[in-house]
Amino acid sequence: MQMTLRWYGSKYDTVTLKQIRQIPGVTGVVTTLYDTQPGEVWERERIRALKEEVEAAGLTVAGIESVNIHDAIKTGAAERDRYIDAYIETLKNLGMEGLRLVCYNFMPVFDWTRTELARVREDGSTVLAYTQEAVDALDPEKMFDSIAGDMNGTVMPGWEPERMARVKELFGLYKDVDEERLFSNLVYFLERIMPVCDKFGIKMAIHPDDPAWSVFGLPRIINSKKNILRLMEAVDDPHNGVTFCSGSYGTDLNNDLPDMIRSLKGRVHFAHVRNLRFNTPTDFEEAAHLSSDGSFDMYEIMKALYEIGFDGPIRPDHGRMIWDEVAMPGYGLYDRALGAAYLNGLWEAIEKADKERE
Ligand code: DNO
Repeated sequence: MQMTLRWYGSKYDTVTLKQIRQIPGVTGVVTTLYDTQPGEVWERERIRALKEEVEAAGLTVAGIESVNIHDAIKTGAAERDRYIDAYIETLKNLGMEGLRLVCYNFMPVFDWTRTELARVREDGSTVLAYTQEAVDALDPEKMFDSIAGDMNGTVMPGWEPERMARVKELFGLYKDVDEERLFSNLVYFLERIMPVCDKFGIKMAIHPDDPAWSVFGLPRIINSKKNILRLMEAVDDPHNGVTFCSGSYGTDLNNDLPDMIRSLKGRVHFAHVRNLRFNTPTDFEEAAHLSSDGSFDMYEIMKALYEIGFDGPIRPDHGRMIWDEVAMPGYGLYDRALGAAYLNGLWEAIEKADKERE
């Protein structure tokens, strides 16, 4: 595996490439052209410039998170083919620049959903948190306003103000899209892009729905072992793979994370590893990465990744806000650096124990 950090680009991130380079064991970033819109073709020159900037700092671009999918593709609108053609052009340009991992999601309207961006914990750190009660009491159109004040002046992925201004219209677009329809639109999209992925060796890595259940009545399809395996079988090509995100699948306590990882052998192209602490099954907060701070056994998660021969990029996921850092919620430097060091430590121990056994 390759330990990486997510980086939003020098224009948008409070964390610099130089800082990332100094985290022991982190050799790459996963990044994106943050100012592009879904449906836009990414120009080769811009992709190359991004790569050169990262490489000049002594790191590699281990993958793209994300190339976002236009709503016309998700809803199966008449113009979807035009947007899929544009997506294919972007994939070709990425492939020609040697970039071979693309993370994306197929969530309607909202990307990940949290009800608090700065819940204060007993040690004074702040974390992202979710309570179903708060969602149930909220008008989806007010969702953005309710958390906008806690974004620390950053633009959070999936929560761009222009997109949130259109929430009502977006809900309208998904009015007739149920889970089956969303699933078949996803299969249609993947079948169309697989030839270009096969040609350039591009691994598509779908990010799970977060949380792993329906919010505001919107359909959810990438949320359980059964559903993700259904997708792997429906488009049975090794380039159709997953981003295994422990913090997203893990929102549903029925999901056995190590078992899911094992069942996805050969199809886990990218891993997001973080811990959650549950107060009730529908009230959770994002803990520090350590097993002891949350509800997951991080050792077992890393061991399952090791056992399936996972060799893709991995990243610590959302971190707590600590040491008075002011950054995009979940994406500060300090706690993610601690997370990377911890995950690297687990991996080293698992690897050495395995070698000793041989
Ligand atoms: C949240 C992230 C997601 C993820 C997208 C992938 O912090 O994990 O925004 O990047 O869902 O497309």
